[in-house]
Amino acid sequence: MATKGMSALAMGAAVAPLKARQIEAAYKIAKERFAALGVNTDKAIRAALAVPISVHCWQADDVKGLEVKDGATDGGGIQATGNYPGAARNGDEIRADFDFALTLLPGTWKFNLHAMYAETGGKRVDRNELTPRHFARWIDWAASRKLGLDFNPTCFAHPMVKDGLTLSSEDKGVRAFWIEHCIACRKIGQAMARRLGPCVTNIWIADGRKDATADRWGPRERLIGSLDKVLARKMSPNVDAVESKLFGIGLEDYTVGSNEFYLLYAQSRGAVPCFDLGHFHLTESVADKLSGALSFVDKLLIHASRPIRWDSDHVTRLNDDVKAVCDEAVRGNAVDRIYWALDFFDASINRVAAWAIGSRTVRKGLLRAMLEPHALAVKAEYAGNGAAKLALAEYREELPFGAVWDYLCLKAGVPAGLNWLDAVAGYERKVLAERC
Ligand code: RNT
Ligand code: ZN
Repeated sequence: MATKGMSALAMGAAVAPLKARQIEAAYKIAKERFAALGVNTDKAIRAALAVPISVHCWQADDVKGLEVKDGATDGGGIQATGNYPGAARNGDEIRADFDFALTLLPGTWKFNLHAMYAETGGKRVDRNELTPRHFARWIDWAASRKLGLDFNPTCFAHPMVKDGLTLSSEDKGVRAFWIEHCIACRKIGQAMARRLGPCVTNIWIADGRKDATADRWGPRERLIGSLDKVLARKMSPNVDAVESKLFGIGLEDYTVGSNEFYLLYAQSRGAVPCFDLGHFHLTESVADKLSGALSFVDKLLIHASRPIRWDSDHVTRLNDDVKAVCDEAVRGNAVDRIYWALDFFDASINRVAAWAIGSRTVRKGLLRAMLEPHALAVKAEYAGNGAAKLALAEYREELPFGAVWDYLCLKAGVPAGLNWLDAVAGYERKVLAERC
C-alpha cells in the first residue's frame, strides 16, 4: 500500500464524529423548518430510502473485467485514470468490496454488472457464448443480499471491434458477433430478472469515427438493423435500454448512437433511453430532457456520472446537474419512471470511498428534491410572482437539509457525516492493503 493511503486521509481525531443525539436534536428543528413550508420530512426520508439505485461494479476494478483474454485490446473509448492501490482482482474481491460498501449506503440498492465480469472458471468463453451460468455466482450472491442486478453487454475492449465499429460495422460477421453477444446478454438479464426482480440490460456501443466522417447514414442504418435483430424476441421480464453518447476518445467526430438516434429508436421500439450525465454538451441540461422524453416514453435510465470538461466519469457529486435531475424527477412525479444508476470510474482514489461518495450522493439528491417546497414555487409561478419564486429558490439553499440527510443515515443504520471515512480507512488497512 502506498504510504499516502486512506488512513492519512481519514479524519479520525481531526473531526469529531457525529453523535446520534446531535443528529436527533438537529433533525427535530429541521423537521419544524420544513413543516412550516408544508414539507413532511419523515415522508421524504421514507420515499428517498425506497428508491432502488444501481451501483456499477466497474468502479471496483477500473473497468478491467474478469475475462480470460487472448490478447490486449484498446479500452474502446472509455478510460479509467489513476493507480491508487487496492483495486479488486476477481469477482470475490468485487463482491467483498461491495458487501463492505453496503454498510455505508442507506436505502435500497442494486448492483450493475457488465458482460466482461463473467466468471468462467478460468476457461476462455467468448462474449457471444455467454450464458446465465457464467453469472451464477453473481446471481447467488445478489439473492443472498436481496440485491437486484442490472446488466450490460460489453461491446468494447475486444478484437471483434473492427475499425471502431461493432453493431454498425459494414462487416456482416462483425455485426453478427455483436448481435449474438447482445442477445446472449438479454437472456442473462432475463435470468437475473426471473430470480431477483427487474433487470435493465443496457446497450452502449462506442461506434464512431475520429475525423471527417464521410458516411453518417450507413452506420446508423446498419445499427437499426442490428438492434432490431437483438430485440426481435421478447425477453421479459428483462428491460432493454439503449445509451447514447456525444463522442468518445479517438471518436470525436461522429457517434453512431447519438441522442436523437437512440431516443427515437427507443420510442419506436418500446425500449428505454439511457441518459448519461456525461454524454451531452456540457451546457446541455439533462434535467430539462426528463419532461420532454417522458412525455413520449414510459421509462428512462439515468447514468449519474460527472463530466469535467468532457465525459471524464468523475465520481458523482451533488452538483447542480444531479440536483436538477432529481428535482425534475420528483416534480414530475417520475421518480418511479426512472431507473437510477451510477456510472463513474476513478482509479486515483480509494475505490470503495468512490462508491460511497457517488452512491450516497444520488440518494441525497433525491431526498433534497423530495424536501423541496415545490407547491409554493408553482403557486408563485402561476400567480406571476417571479420575485417570490426566486426568493423561495434561494431560501431552499438555506434550509437544514443536511440535518435531514444525517437523520436518514441514522435511521438506515449507516454512518452519517464523515463518520464513514474512518470505516473505509479500516477496510483499506485490513483488506485492500493485502492486495498490493
Ligand atoms: C460509456 C458509457 C457506459 C460505460 C459503461 C462501462 O461512455 O457511459 O455506460 O461507462 O458501460
Ligand atoms: Zn454510462
